[in-house]
Amino acid sequence: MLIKPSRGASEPPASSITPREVYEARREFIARVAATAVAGTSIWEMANRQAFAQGATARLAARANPAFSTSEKRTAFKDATSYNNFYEFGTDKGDPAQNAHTLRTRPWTVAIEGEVKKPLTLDIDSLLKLASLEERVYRLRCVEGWSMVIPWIGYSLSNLIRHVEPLSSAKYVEFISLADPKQMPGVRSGVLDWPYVEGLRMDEAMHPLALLTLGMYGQVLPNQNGAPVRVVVPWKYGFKSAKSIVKIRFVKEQPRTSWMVAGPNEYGFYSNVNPNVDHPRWSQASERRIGEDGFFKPKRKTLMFNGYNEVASLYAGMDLRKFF
Ligand SMILES: Nc1nc2c(c(=O)[nH]1)N[C@H]1C(S)=C(S)[C@@H](COP(=O)(O)O)O[C@H]1N2
Ligand SMILES: [Mo]
Repeated sequence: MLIKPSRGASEPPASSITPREVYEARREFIARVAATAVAGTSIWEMANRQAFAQGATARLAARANPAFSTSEKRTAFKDATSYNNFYEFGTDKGDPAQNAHTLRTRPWTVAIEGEVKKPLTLDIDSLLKLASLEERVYRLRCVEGWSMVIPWIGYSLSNLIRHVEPLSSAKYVEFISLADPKQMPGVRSGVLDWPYVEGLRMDEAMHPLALLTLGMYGQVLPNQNGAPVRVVVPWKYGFKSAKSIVKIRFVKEQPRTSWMVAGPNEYGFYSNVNPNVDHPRWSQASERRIGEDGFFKPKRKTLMFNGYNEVASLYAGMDLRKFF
């Protein structure tokens, strides 16, 4: 089913912003490989790529929110930034770290439109100032059967939603990711219907756990993790957490999400983590924690709502086998 995207020979230059970490990683890299002649690629270019691939970005301060955090062992930064799903940059887990250095994350705006009293377009600096930044350590469970524990930085999406004053006709929120084939080599492939679209029911989006995310591990989001802004919805399979968002639309009807279009029998709109509802091609009863559980270690049991039982009331009376 997966088609390998073709990689473009020419790539736009990396962002003109050079955070200290990138500069240092680049200098260190140059020192290490200066003696090696690499045909076709300048050492400068390679050093930049290396720094970005390692996830080097600027620092971002946030206040820890223990009430919204798991105390489970955090996934290593290296794993969280080198094992990714971000199909706009390729379908292999290592592709986003290798390819996402071409994403230009500034300037960047998010258009907020649809059934709201105050439609508006916000840039990243405005988003960073809209509410106070919190660090929340969330579990993230991918539909593929693995999970991570990541210290995200952001604030409840409800802050942004209240800011634009949704009308009573707004029943769902749609998140639309950037789809620029010049910056995103995977968008040239037909692996998904671009742009990547995800969505939540209004009450789900208003739940305090739903996080508008601008950073992780004390720094600005690395490109491969969805810079400069994404959502993280910890009680749902990872694909509900759209990356590199450029548009948020408030709509009357349930959005047609990219994964529902790709496989309506496999990926439902709700996609709550549910060990009792198997994916048609594999079980969802257990998961492998990235970086921790070796080949011979038993897998962890997957928990209903990924362990976030406080969201259960959102689905009271709903048949979660039908609304998967
Ligand atoms: N735009 C976009 N968002 C996306 C994806 C994607 O391919 N494109 N992959 C999703 C999937 S399947 C997962 S598991 C998470 C992974 O987030 P992470 O790489 O930061 O761990 O991002 C989600 N958001
Ligand atoms: Mo995923």
